[in-house]
Amino acid sequence: MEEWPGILAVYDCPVNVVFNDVEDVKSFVEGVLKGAGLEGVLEFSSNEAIGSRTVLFRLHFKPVASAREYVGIRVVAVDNVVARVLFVVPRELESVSRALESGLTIGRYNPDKDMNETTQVADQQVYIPYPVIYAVRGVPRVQPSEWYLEVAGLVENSPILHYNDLVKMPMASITTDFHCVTGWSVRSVRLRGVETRLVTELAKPLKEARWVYITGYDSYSAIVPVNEFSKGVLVLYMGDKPLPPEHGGPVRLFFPGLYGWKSVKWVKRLEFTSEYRDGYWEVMGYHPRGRVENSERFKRF
Ligand SMILES: Nc1nc2c(c(=O)[nH]1)N[C@H]1C(S)=C(S)[C@@H](COP(=O)(O)O)O[C@H]1N2
Ligand SMILES: [Mo]
Repeated sequence: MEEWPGILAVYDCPVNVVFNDVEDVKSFVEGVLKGAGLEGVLEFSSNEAIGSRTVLFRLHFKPVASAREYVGIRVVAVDNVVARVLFVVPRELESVSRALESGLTIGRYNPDKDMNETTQVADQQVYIPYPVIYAVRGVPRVQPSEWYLEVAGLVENSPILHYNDLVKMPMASITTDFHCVTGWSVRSVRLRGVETRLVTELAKPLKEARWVYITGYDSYSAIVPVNEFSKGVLVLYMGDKPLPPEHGGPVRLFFPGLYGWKSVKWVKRLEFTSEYRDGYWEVMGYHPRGRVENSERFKRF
């Protein structure tokens, strides 16, 4: 698998600006860049409705037209108000990073604020018949005989669990709805596997462990709070069949109460940590916990 191209920094700016159309969003971002002393090529790339109230606008910025890399800009708008703007700066554009740092009001991200916030209300998901396959880093082919799970970090034990160890453990069957943060859901998906609380019991996390940073064989990653981790399942079967490779087979995680991006497919490593650290989507502004019942889609300030 190709390594994920390096990101130097992500700047997350809370704002509160009403807009009417895409052009308004573009001029707003233009203003922000100008304010930081940056001029270059700003292009609108796409927009996507997330549930019924939130729209995500994606733009690209190149300080010079010939630059290989661009700054990814995500504008999050709720009910026609721009609520936050995220700038994802690649390693090659360090100068942009310095300009943004001096030109913007940015706070250090504190996950606890988002974890204590309970006023977000659930908005609509659209039900579809079968889960959309997501594999942002491709589908790694891992045979059951090659698959193993590592446990690391703040734990008393660091077991390595092979596929053969898992199949000998007690299996649980769950039937649950699946929710993706982009707005689709699937009703009553039948899954079977080993409850993650059994892994937690084997690993015995130290009391300082607050988060579990999860990595897949494709190097995709996500983070969940320790207590949420223990409510998941290491899935080996979907319906009556072994979990297909495109859905994360031989083994994926699944957290029934959390949006799908936390359910890492082709799971390889669990790291129990005291410090919060962004995974693949969290770095782009997605929520540290992602509880569906509270619509915990994005970080806030
Ligand atoms: N390794 C890996 N796990 C992943 C993803 C991914 O791209 N790579 N996508 C996530 C997202 S956003 C969702 S909604 C679900 C989708 O699961 P599915 O592909 O089985 O439908 O997997 C999650 N786990
Ligand atoms: Mo998703």
